[in-house]
Amino acid sequence: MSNAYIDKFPAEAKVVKAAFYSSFLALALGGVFGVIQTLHRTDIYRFIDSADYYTVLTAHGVFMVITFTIFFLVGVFTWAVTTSLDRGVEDIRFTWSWVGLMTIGTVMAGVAILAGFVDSIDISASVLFTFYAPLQAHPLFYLGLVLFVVGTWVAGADWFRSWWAWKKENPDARIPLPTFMVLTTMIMWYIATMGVATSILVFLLPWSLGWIETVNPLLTRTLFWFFGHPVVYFWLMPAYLLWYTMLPKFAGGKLFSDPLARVGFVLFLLLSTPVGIHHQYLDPGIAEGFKFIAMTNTMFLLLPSFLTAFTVVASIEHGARQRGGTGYFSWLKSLPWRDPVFAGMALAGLLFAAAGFSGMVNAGMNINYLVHNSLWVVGHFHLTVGTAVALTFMAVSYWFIPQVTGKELWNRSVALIQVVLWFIGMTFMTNSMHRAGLIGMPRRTAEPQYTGFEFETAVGSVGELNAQIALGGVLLTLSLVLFFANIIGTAFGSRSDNLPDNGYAEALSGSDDAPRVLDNLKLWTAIAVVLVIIAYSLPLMSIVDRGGLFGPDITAFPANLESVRFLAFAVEHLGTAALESAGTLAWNTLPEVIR
Ligand code: HAS
Ligand code: CU
Repeated sequence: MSNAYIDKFPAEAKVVKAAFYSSFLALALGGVFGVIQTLHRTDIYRFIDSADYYTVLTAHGVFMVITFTIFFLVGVFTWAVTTSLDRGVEDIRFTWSWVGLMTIGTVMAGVAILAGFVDSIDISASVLFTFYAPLQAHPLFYLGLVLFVVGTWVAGADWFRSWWAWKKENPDARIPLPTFMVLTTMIMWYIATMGVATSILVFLLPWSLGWIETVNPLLTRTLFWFFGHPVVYFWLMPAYLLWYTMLPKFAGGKLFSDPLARVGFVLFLLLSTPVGIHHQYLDPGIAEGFKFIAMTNTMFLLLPSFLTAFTVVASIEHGARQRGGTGYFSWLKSLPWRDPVFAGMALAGLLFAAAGFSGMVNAGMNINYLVHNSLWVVGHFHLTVGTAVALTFMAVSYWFIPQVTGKELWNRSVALIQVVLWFIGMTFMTNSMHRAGLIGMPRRTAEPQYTGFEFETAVGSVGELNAQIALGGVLLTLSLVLFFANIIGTAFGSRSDNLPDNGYAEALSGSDDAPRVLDNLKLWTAIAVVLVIIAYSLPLMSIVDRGGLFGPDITAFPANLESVRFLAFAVEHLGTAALESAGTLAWNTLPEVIR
C-alpha cells in the first residue's frame, strides 16, 4: 500500500482528477486552434477563411487562459488545502457543486464561441479573450462566464470552510504554507473579479440582450483591466505555490524560507489589482497621472517576483548541495535534470526570468508606446502564462496524475522529451515574436503578409521571423501530442502500489520564524481594498463623468461600420474614380452620422 494522495483522500482525488482532465481537454482544444493560427498568420499553411481568424483566436485564448489554467489550479488548490491541513473537504457534494458550475459555464461559453464557425447558427462570440466593448458576444457567452466565475467563488468558499474548521481545532497553529497561499490568492481573486462581474452583469450582458442600447466602451475596458491584470496572477500564483512548496522537494532539498514566501503572497494580494491601467497606457480618456500611479504600483509589484526568484533559486541550490553539488555554479550539474517534473518546472522558471524582463518593458509608460498591440506582447504572454504557468502545470502533472489515479506514469522519457520540446518551441516562438513586435508587426491580425516590397536580408526579415514563429508553433504542437499520449497512457494503466508519497517540501526557515502579523488575512484584505479604491475611484468617476454610465449616446461601432460599408459600396459600384468624391461625402456626413 502506498502513501499517495488517492489512498488518503479517495473522494477528493476524484474531484482533483476531474478538474485536471477538464483542463487537459481545454488544453487540447486550445492547442488545435493555436497551431491553426500560427500557420495562418505566418502564411505557411492556410485552410480557414481569414474572417474566421478571430473565432479561432478567441477559442485559443479562452480555452487556454481561462479554462485550462483555472480548471488546473482549482485542482491544485483542492490538493494543497486538503494535504496541508491534513483533512478532507467539509462536504463533498458542495465541492462537486462548484465543479459542476464551472463545467456548465465552460460548455455554454465554448458553444457560443464555436458556433461562430457555423454560419447557419445565429450565435457567435468572436470577442477575443479580453471581450470588452465595442465587440459584442451572444448572451450565452457572458452567461457561461458568469457561471464559471461563480463556480470559482464557491470553490474559494469551500477552501475557506476547510480552513475555518481546521482553525477551530488548531487555534494557535500557523496556517500551513500551501493553505496560506491558496487563501491569499483567493482573496485577491474575489477583489479582482468584482471588476469583471460589474462589467458583465451591469453592462455587457444587458447590452447583448438588448435591454440597454449602448455602453461606455472605455468604462467596460477599464473594468475589464481591473480584473485583467490580477487574473494573470491568478494563473501565476498557483505556479509559484508549486515552485515554493514542491520544486525544492523535487530538487532534493528544502524550501529556503517560509516567511519570505508568505511576504511574497501578501504583496501579491496587496498590489495585483491597483495596476490594471498599465494595459491602458494608450487609451485616450484616462489622465496621464492615473497611468503614472499604475506604473509606479506595477514597479512595486515586481518585488514579490524578485523575492520568488531569490527564494526558489536558493532552495534549488540547497537541493543540489544535498545531492553533492559544489562550486559557485557547478552545483547546477547536480540537479535531477532527467526527472521530467523537475526539469519542466525549472525550465519554466528560466523562461519566466526572460518574461519578467519583457514585462518590465511593457510596464514603462513611454516604452509601452513602442510595443503596445504588437507581437511583442504576444511573445511576453507566451513566456508568462504559456510557459511559466503552462509548462509548470504540464510538468507537475507527471507527479499529480499518478497521485490522483493511483497509476504509475506511462513513460518518463517521453515526458522528459515533452517538456524540453516545449522549452525549445517557446524559445523559438517567443524570441521571434518579441523581435517582430519591435519592428512593428501587429498582434491580432490575420493578414500581416508584408509582401510587395523588397527587403533582402538573411537575418531579421519578416520571412525569417515568421519561419521561427511557425517552427516554434509546430514544436509546441508535437509537445502537446506527447503530453496527451502520456496522460492517456497513464489513465489506462493499472493500479500500482509503487507510487511516491504525497507531501510537500519542508522549510529551512519555517513558519515559526514568520511574524504572526503575516497570517492576519483581515488586515491584508482591508489594505488591499483601500489601495484599489485609491487607484480606481477617481479614474472611474472621470470616465463616467465624461462618457456617461451607458455611453455618450453615440453608437461608435455601428457608426464607423456604416461609413466603411458606404465606402466599400462606393468603390465596388462606382469604381475608384468615384472614391474621392465618396470619401469627401463620407467625411462631410460622418459628423452627422456620429451625432
Ligand atoms: Fe504581463 C500584458 C506587465 C507578468 C500575462 N501580460 C500581458 C498580457 C498577458 C500577460 C496575457 O505593464 C496581454 C494582455 C492582452 O491581451 O492585452 N506582466 C507585466 C509585469 C509583470 C508581468 C510587470 N504577465 C505577467 C504574468 C502573466 C502575464 C506573470 C501571466 C501569467 N504585461 C505587463 C504589461 C502589459 C502586459 C504592462 C500590457 C502590455 C500592452 O501594452 O498591452 C511582472 O509580474 C513580471 C515579474 C517577473 C519577474 C521575473 C522573476 C523571475 C523568476 C524566475 C526564477 C527562476 C527559477 C528557475 C525558478 C521579475 C521568478 C530556477 C532554475 C534553475 C535551474 C536555477
Ligand atoms: Cu498586467
